[in-house]
Amino acid sequence: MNSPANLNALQTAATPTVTASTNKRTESCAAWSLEAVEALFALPFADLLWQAQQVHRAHWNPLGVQLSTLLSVKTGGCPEDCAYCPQSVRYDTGVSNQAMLPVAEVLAAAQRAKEAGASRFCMGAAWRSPKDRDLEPIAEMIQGVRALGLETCATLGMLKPAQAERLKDAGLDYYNHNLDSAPDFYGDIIQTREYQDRLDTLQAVRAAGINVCCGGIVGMGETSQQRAGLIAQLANLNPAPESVPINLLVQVKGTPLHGQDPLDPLDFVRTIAVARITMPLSRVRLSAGREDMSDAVQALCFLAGANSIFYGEQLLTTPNPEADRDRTLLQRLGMHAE
Ligand code: SAM
Ligand code: DTB
Ligand code: SF4
Repeated sequence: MNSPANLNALQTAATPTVTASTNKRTESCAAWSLEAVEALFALPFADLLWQAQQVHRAHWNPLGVQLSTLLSVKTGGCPEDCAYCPQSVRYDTGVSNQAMLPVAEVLAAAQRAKEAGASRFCMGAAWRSPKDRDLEPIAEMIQGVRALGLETCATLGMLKPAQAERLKDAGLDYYNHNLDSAPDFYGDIIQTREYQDRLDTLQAVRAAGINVCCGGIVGMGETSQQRAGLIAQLANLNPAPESVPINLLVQVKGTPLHGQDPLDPLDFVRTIAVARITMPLSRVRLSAGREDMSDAVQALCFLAGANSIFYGEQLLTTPNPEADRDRTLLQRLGMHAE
């Protein structure tokens, strides 16, 4: 068994330093090895949380939580085969297709989100990748949401470099594009696009000067090593993503992943803690899956270093906790929106 001294040596050797003002690792610094990330997952729960809290408190106000509200601006009918997704045309999930919403409707929803206390508004579309002509109304949405004083985020599928530049010109602050899983589990979940396609989109987003929001989903039947593989991939993006959404699979009837054995909630908390330790300067978002999560488990996620949530009663097509429940939870924990 590892003594505490041995663990400390392992952690010190494995912890890359990051520069103070960006997520970019210093040149001389090693990336996170898969073994080092697996070793974090293998720590006793209390030791892992203690380490995560130290990292969290060194870089962030531990009482602050960033609130992002989601809106599906184009729903369903997606040609991709992502095994978790209720919006794929391949699965009978009862989600009704909805063409792109009018800009005015999107701006009205953004205004409501702002009044409810959100600081970021994220627009999602069920596309494999947008067509150039799709980006014109999206650009209007981005300009309008920004004019309301909200940060803007979009998740529209794969982007070409020129499309990322178009979104940057429109004022997009963040682009969400998830790696979703470890590379060695990815083929079990998605066959219609490659892991490398995702990395290419992330590169286009980064090159355009847009902040990267990139995370994944756990509870899809992956092993603990594969959860470590996902986090290692995210942490080794250089720079690390500014926002890291950690989603717990929302099991939707009709999708291939419906009926999956649920993840032990403590393993979800562990994933948040390891994300916090390996990506000290990133916002780690406790993302999908909160609807069925107890307040106590959510509190553990905040202790483990989560400092962002999706806020508002709907994710894209599935429910999220009522805003009132979240406000009450934050108040009970002495935490606040930032
Ligand atoms: N179609 C675009 C794409 O896939 O890049 C953007 C929207 S897609 C719904 C955004 C992300 O939502 C996915 O990458 C996945 O991580 C997450 N997601 C979708 N369905 C989910 C589910 N049932 N549970 C948890 N996360 C889910
Ligand atoms: C992310 O990582 N999670 C959000 C957002 N980015 C776009 C989406 C969660 C979707 C959950 C299933 C649904 O509501 O359709
Ligand atoms: Fe389509 Fe995105 Fe759903 Fe995959 S996750 S099926 S790309 S909407």
